[in-house]
Amino acid sequence: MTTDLRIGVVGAGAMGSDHIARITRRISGAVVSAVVEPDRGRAEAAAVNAPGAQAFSRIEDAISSDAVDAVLIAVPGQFHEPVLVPALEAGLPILCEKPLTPDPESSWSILEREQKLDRPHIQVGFMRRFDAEYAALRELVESGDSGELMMLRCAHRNPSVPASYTQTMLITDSVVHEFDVVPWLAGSPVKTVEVKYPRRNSLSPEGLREPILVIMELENGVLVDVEMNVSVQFGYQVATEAVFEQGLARIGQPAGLQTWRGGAFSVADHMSFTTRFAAAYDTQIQRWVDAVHNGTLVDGPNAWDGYLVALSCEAGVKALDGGVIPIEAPERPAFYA
Ligand code: ISE
Repeated sequence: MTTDLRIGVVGAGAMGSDHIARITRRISGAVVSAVVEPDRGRAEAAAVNAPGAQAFSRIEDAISSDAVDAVLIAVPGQFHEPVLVPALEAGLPILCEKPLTPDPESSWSILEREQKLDRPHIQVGFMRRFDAEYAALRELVESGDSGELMMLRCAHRNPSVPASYTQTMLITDSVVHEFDVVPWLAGSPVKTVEVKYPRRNSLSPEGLREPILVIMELENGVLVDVEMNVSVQFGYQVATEAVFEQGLARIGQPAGLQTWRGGAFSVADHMSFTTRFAAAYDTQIQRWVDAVHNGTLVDGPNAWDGYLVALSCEAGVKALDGGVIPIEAPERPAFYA
C-alpha cells in the first residue's frame, strides 16, 4: 500500500474549498495536509473539510515545514506565478487551476524554470478534458468513423457573473477553456481568433458588452465558433456540436431529471460549473494523484498547453477590439514531447 500523497491546497476560495472537500471525501491515495490561505475566515471554513491539515498563510512556510508532497493551486490566475516559482524550486508536483499564468511572457518564464527539472511537474487544471462526453467526442474525431471533422459549434453559457467580472475576462476567464479543449478535440492548434458582437443583452452587468461570438480557425482548417454568453439567467450550459463529413455529434445537452407537469415537459439543467463538471474535476484530481504516485507526475494538460492557451488568450483579448488576430507559437521544446 502506498502512503497518502500530502497535498497543500493554496487558496480556500470557492474553487479551493471545493477541491479540499473533494480530496477529503472522494479521492483515494491523497489527503489535504496543508491549507495555504491568508484570510482567516476562509481558512477556518475550509479546515472543516480537511481534518488534520496545517494552516499557513504563505506557500514558502508550508514547503519549509515539510508539510506537503504536492501542491494544488486554486488562487486567481494573477497569483499563480508567486506560488509556482517556490513549488518548482522545491521540485514538487503541481496541479495549477487555469490559467497557468495570465500572459504568455510569464507562462514562458515558468516553462524555463520547469525545464531545469528532470521532467514536467506542472499539470494545468483544464478539467473539460476529463469530462466523459468530451472524451467520447475526441475518440470519435480520432476514429474517423464519421469522416473528417469540419466545424465545431460551441456554446458556453453562464447564468450570471459577479460584479468583478470584466470584458477581458470573457476571454481570459471563460473562453480560456475552449482555447484548451478545442485544439485537444480537433487535434490542431489555433491559427487565428476573431470576435463578433451581436446585439447586447440588456441584462448584462454594466460595462460588459456581451454575448460575444468567438471565431477560431485551426491550423488544420477546422472552423470553430463559440457563443460566449454570461447573462443567460436560466442555467449553466457548455455544449458542442461537431460537424463531420458524414454525420453530427452533440455533447453537453441537459441530461438531468425529466418531468411532465401542467402540460409541459422539462429536463433539469445545471446552474454552475461546479456541478456541471463535478465528475470531471474528480477524475482530473484522481488521475493527477495516481500520476504522482507512479512517478509520471502529469496526466493531462501540461505547462506547454498552458502556454499555448496564454497565446490564444492574448490574441482573443486583442480581437475584442476587432480584426482577425493570428497566433504564432514557437516550436515546442523537446522537454514537452
Ligand atoms: C469560471 O471561472 C470557470 O472556469 C467556468 O468553467 C467558466 O464556465 C466560467 O465562465 C468562468 O467564469
